[in-house]
Amino acid sequence: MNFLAEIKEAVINGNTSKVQEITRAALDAGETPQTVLNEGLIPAMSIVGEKFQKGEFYISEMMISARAMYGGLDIVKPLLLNQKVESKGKAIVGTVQGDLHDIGKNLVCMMLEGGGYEVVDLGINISPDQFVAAVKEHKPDFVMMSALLTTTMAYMGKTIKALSENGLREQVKIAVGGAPVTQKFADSIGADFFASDAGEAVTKANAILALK
Ligand code: B12
Repeated sequence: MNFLAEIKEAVINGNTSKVQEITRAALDAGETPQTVLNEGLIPAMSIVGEKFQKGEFYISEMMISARAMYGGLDIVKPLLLNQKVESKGKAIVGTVQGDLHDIGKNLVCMMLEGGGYEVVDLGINISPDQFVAAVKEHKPDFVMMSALLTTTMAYMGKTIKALSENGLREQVKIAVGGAPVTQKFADSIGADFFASDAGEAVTKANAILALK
C-alpha cells in the first residue's frame, strides 16, 4: 500500500499515532505537504462521511477520525505555513450559527495564513450578530463563512442580510464554502464568491484584491 492510501486508512480507523507516523514517513519519502493533505487527509474525511451516511459509522467514530486527521494536520501545517509573506489583507472566518464542523474552516484559515493573509478565526456556531460585531471590530477585507449542514446554510444568507442592515455589506467581500455549498447557492444569497476548497479560496481572494 502506498503512503497516501495508508494515511487514509489510518484516518478512517481513527488511529492518530499511525496517521502521524505515516505522514512523517510520506514526507521523508518526498511527498509534498500539499499532496499529503489533499490526497490523503482530506479525502479520508469524505470516506468517513460516506460511511456515516450508510450507517456504517456512528458520530463517535466520525469524531475519532476527525481527531486522527488533526494529528496529521499538526505535522503538515508548519510546512505549509513556511512561506509566510507580508500581510496582503485581513479575513474573518467562521462556521455559521448552529454548525459545529470546523475542519474545513480551519483549513481555509490555514491556507489563507500561508497565502499571506491576516486571519481572525471566529470559531464555530457564529451568529449573524457575531459576524456583524467582528466586522465592526476588525474591519476586515473579507468575511468568510463555512457551513457543512444543509440546515445551517441558511445562516449565510441571514449573515449577509445582517451586514447589509448594519451598513457594512459594501465594506467587505463575502466568501462562502463548505461541502453542501455551491456557486448557485452563493449567487442566490448575494455572496461575492464561492470556492470548493481552501486553496481556491486563497486564489479567488487574491484575484479580488488585484481588482481593488
Ligand atoms: C467530521 C464530521 C463531523 C464531526 C465534526 C468534527 C469537526 N471538528 O469538524 C462531528 C462528529 C462533530 C459531526 C457532527 C454532525 N454531523 Co457531520 N460530518 C463530518 C464529515 C464526516 C466530514 C466533514 C469534514 O471535516 N470534511 C473535510 C473538510 C476538509 O471538508 P469541508 O468541510 O467540505 O471543507 C473544504 C471545502 O468545503 C472548503 N470550505 C469549507 N469551508 C469553507 C469556507 C469558505 C469561505 C470557503 C471559500 C471554502 C470552504 O474548503 C475546505 C478544505 O478544502 C462530513 C461528511 C462530508 N462528506 O462532508 C459529515 C456531515 C457534514 N455531517 C453530517 C451530519 C448530519 C452531522 C450531524 C447532524 C450528525 C448528528 N445526527 O448529530 C452533526 C451536526 C453537528 C452540528 N450541529 O454541526 C452530514 C450533513 C448532511 C447534510 N446534508 O446536512 C454529513 C455530510 C455526513 C453525511 N454524509 O450524512 N460531523
